[in-house]
Amino acid sequence: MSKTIFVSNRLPVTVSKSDSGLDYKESIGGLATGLKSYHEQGDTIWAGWPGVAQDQLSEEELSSVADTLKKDYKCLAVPLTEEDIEMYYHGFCNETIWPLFHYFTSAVEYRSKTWEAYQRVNRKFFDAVAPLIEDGDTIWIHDYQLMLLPQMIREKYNDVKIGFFLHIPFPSFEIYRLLIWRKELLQGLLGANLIGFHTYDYVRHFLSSVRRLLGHEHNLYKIQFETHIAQVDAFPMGIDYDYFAKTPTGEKASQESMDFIESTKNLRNIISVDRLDYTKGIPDRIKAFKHFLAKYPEYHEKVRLNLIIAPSRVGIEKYDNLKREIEELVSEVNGEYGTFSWMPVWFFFRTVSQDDLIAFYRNSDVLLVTPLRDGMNLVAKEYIASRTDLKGMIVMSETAGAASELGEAVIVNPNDHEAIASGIKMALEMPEDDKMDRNRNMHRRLSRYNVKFWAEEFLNTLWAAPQERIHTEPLNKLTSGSSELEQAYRSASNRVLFLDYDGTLVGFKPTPDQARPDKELKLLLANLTADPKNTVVIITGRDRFTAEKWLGDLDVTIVAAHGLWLRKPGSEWVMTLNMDNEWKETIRPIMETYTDRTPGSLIEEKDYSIAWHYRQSEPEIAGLKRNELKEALMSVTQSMTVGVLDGNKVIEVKDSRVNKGHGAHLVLNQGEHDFVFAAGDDRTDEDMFAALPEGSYSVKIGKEVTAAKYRLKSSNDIRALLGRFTEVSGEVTTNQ
Ligand code: GDG
Repeated sequence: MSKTIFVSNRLPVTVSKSDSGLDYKESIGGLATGLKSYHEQGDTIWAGWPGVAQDQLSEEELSSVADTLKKDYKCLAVPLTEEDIEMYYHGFCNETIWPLFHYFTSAVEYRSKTWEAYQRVNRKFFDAVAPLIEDGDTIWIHDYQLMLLPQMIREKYNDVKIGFFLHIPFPSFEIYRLLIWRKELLQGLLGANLIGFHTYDYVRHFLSSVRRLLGHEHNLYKIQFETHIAQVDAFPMGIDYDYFAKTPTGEKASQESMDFIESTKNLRNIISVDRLDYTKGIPDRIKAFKHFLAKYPEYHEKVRLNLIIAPSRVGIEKYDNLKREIEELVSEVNGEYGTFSWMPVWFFFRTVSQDDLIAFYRNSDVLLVTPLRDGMNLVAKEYIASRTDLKGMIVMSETAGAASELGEAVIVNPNDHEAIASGIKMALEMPEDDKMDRNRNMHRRLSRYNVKFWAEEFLNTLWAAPQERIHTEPLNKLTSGSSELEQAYRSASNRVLFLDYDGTLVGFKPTPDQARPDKELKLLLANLTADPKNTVVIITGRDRFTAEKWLGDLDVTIVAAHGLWLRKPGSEWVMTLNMDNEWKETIRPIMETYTDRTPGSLIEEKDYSIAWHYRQSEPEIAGLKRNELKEALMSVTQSMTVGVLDGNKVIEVKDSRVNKGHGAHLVLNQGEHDFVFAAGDDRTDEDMFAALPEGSYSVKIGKEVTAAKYRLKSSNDIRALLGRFTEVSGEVTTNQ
C-alpha cells in the first residue's frame, strides 16, 4: 500500500539529552498540528532532525533515539552533526535564505562553504529518506531548509508524488535574483509535482523568477520541467481553530499568568506575540507605541503593551543584539512615560504555555502584529479564533501573508509609526458593532479553512496533480551494443541520416550567429561521412549562405531554409520550389514594429522567409508580444500561400509548402535506403519525422509532444549517439 512521508527540518518531537537521560517532547505548533491527524491515522512516517546533534550522542543513544522515534512517534531521525547544524541551518538557511526571502538584502551572507553544507545536508535527508521510498508513495517536503530535496528525489524515483510547501515568503524577482545560487534552488523546487505557497503574491513571484531565470513559461500555474509537470498554487495555512476557540480560559494556565491578567483588568491591553526575529518588526513596533503615547496622552495610565517574545536562535549575535535593542527601547518608553503606578510596556522574554497564551489573547483588546515581512503569521489567526466574544481587534502590517486573508483587521505599513499609532487608536475605539461584524467574517473563514483543511487541500491537490511523465531515454539504452537502433545501423548498407542543426547538433546560443560549429562537431560529421554507406543530411531552417559557410566544406548534403534549398556535397544550390517574395513587403513592417517594441528581439531575413527571434528579450514582455505578433501575422497571412511557424523562441513566416518534410522527401526519393535516421528538437522537425518511411528511427531532443520514436535530453546526447555510430562504422569496416 502506498504511504505518505512528511519531511521537515525538525520533527514534531524534540529529543534532548540531560544528566537524567534522553527526553522526548512533542512540539506544538501549526505544522505539527496540521499534519497530526494524517500522521497518527494513516500509513505515514515523518522524517527530520530530532533536535540533538549526532556527535553529542553515543552509538547506543543514537540507535535508541532512532528506535524510540520509529516505534513511539512514527518518525525517522535524520542524523546531523554539530557542524551540519552550524553551517547548514545557522549558516545557509538563516544567514542567506531567511534574510533574503524576507527582503533583508543587506543582512544576507553569501558563503560558498555554507552553500556546500546546504547541498550536503539536503543530500543527507535524501539518503535517510530514500530507503523508505516505494512506487506510489507521496512525499511532502516542508520549508526553506530543504529546497533541493524535491529534485534529488525526482532524479531517482519516477512513480512518486512529491509536494513542497514554503512557509516563508517567496520574494519578488528583483530580490530573488540577488542570490548566487538562484537557479539551483529553483531547479531543486521544480522537482516537485506541487509547490505550495501561503499567498498568490508568492506564487506570482516564484513563477516570474522561474520564467526569467530558467526560461520556463507556465500554463495555468503548470510548468513543464524536464520530464514532469510542476504545479504551483497558494494554500494559506490555517490554525487549529477549535483548539483556540474551545479551550476554556485559565483551566490549565499558570497561576502566575492568571494573577498577572487579573492585575491588568483596569487597563486596555495590547498584546504582541513573536519569536525573537528581526523580520518581526519589534523595535519599530515599540517606537510606534511610544509615538502613540506621545500623540494620545489621554491613554496614559490606561493602556499597556504586553510584549511576549519567545527566545529563538539564541547565541547568534544578530539575535542577541536584537534582544538588547528591544530591552533598551522598552526601558526608554517606560522611563519616559511610566509612573509609580503604571508601566506602559511589559516585556516577557520566554515561551509561555499554550493555555497561558490563550488566556493572554482573551484578555487583550488589541493584537499588535507588525512584522516587516512574514510568510503568513499564525499568531494573528490564533488571536481572532481565541476571542470567541468577537470583541478583539488586530492591527496588522500589510507585509504579513495573513493580511491578504484578514482584510477586516486594521492594516498598516509596518514602517509607518504614525499609521501604527492611529491604527492602535482606531482598534481601541472601534464601535462594538463594527468590531463584531469584522470578527464574525474572520471567524467564519478561520473555522472553515483550518489547518486540517489546509493539509487536506494540499494533499488532495497533490494527488490530483498531473501524473503524465515524459520519459527521455537514458543515452546508454540507445548506444548499448544490443539496442535495436544500433543493430539496424550496423547491418545497413545504405543509410541516410537527417540532422537538424540548432538545438540538435549545437545547443542554443544568445544570437543565431554564435552557433557556428565547433571543431568537435566538424570532426564528428567528417567521421560520419567517412563511411561510404552514410548519406549525411543537415536539414535546417538556416539560410543557405550561413549553412554553406559553416558546413560547405564537409561531405554533407545541406537542406536549408526549411527545405527550400538543397545542396549536394560540393555542388551548387538548387531551389526546390518556385517562390515569390512579394508577401515580405506586408510582413516585414509588422515584424519591425514588434522588434521596436520588444527590446532584445531581432529580425532575421532569409531568402524566402522572415524570422523574428526573441530569445534575448525579457521573457514576460516577449511572451505577450509574441502572442500579439502571432495573431497579427495569422490574420494577414490568411489569404497568402505563406504560413506562420512558431519555433523555439522564434516566429517565422514562410511559404507553407516549404517544410522539412518536403526537404526530407527530396532526399529520400533519390535512392533506396535501408536505414533512415532523423534527429531534431523543435516543432519544425515534426514535419521531417512525419515524412519518414515506416521503420525509420527518429530522435527528439527535449520534452514536447513528438512523433519521434525516441527522446534524448540534449545535443550532447545526440553527439554521443552519432559518435557511437562512427565507432560502429569503424567496427563494421574492420570486420569486413
Ligand atoms: C513560519 C513563518 C508562518 C510564539 N510564541 C509562543 C508560541 N508561539 C507560537 C504561536 C504560533 C507560532 O509560535 C509562531 O508562528 P508564526 O506564524 O507567527 O511565525 P514563525 O514561527 O516565524 O513561522 C510564518 C509559519 O511558519 C507557518 O507557515 O506563518 O510566517 O515565518 O503558533 O502561537 N506558542 C507558545 N508560547 C509562546 O511563547 N505556546
